[in-house]
Amino acid sequence: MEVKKYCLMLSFIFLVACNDSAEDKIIDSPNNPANQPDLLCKKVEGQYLIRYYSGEIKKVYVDSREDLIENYIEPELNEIEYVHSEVRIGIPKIENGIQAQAYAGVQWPHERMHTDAAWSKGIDGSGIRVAVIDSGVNVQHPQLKDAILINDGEIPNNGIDDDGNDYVDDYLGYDFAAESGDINDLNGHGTHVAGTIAAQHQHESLPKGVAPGAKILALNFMDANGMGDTYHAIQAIKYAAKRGVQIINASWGSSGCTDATVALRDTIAEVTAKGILFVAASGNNNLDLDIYDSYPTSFGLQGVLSVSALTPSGLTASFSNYGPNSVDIIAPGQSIYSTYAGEEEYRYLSGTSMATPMVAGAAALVLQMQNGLSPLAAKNAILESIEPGYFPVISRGELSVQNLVERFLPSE
Ligand SMILES: [Ca+2]
Ligand SMILES: [Ca+2]
Repeated sequence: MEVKKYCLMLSFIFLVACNDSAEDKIIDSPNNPANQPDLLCKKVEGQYLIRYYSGEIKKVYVDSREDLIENYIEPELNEIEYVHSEVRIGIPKIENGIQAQAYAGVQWPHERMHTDAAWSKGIDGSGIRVAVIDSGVNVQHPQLKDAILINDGEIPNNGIDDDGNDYVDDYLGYDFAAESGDINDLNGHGTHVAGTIAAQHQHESLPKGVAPGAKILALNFMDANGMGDTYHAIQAIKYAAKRGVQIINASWGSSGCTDATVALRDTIAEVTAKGILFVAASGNNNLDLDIYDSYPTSFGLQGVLSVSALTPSGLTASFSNYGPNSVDIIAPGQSIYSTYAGEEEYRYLSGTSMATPMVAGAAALVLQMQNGLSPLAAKNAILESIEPGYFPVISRGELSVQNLVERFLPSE
């Protein structure tokens, strides 16, 4: 920083424009620092995100660091806030391909959270839009097809961006990795998450969405293996904000690339400041996030509500991350039955990814009960209405829909 001081001094004397050098703009962190045992996060060689002071974020492909500096940073030096590597992020480990046991029954999360307290009063999330930013959604699934948010200004499959929002055929959602309006889920994870939030209620033997009246904005940034680029996740978040969602469900993340996700952090900070509640999985590494990092939880942003996973027997799931000062709440996340990628397919899955949409769905119920509540107020209401416990999370307790209903719709 000596250079900066010298620079500042000179600029006073000679009135010269003196800014950071191109090198100063690049945020570098070691790939997988020594204190990070899990390594989902991987920097991508030759790909960088440039963040401008305007808030715009651009991705560039370069041959070398010199190429990056000479051809991309120096020509726009005064407009660029920072530059960092592209990072691969995605579905937390353990969830891919492993089917959970069915021992607790299809409806155990609702028995635990007493979701019926809301449904019996006609509270079902109607009027609330929730973005599921994930691996896509099986929009043909019989329990989901009526829960998908449609873009009325767009005509599907005509190859034209009818509403002029820069995305072609974004009728049922958008796939930012494939740059396509085909939102189909090649993994299954996103469909499972969407079902937990908004699966239509059909039968006791089938899953029931926490907020079956809510509309799902289906956005994909991942490949079939459940991994994607931070850049595409950022685009999806910005797009969700433009489409007017109140809640974003993020059942994904990264750990290990300490500060190489700054552009993601700043994007989440922007949309939460504009009124979106960002519900995030804490991750599946059985780590204390007071000590270790897992993003987005470890960004420490006020508008992020982070979630640990609860077992049917009322314990913190063995895989779940936690943190008495860093993770907000615990919710059902083991042996969760929900919709899946195949035709009329269902699966049991376990993970903080499954606990997160329980909270996102409950948030939709809250926002229906009290329209216009700020994200922070909704978050606080959820945390103050927990069923008290001794879990290693900030609120110490588990999600209770019943307590939320009593808070907002007290019985006479
Ligand atoms: Ca469009
Ligand atoms: Ca179109």
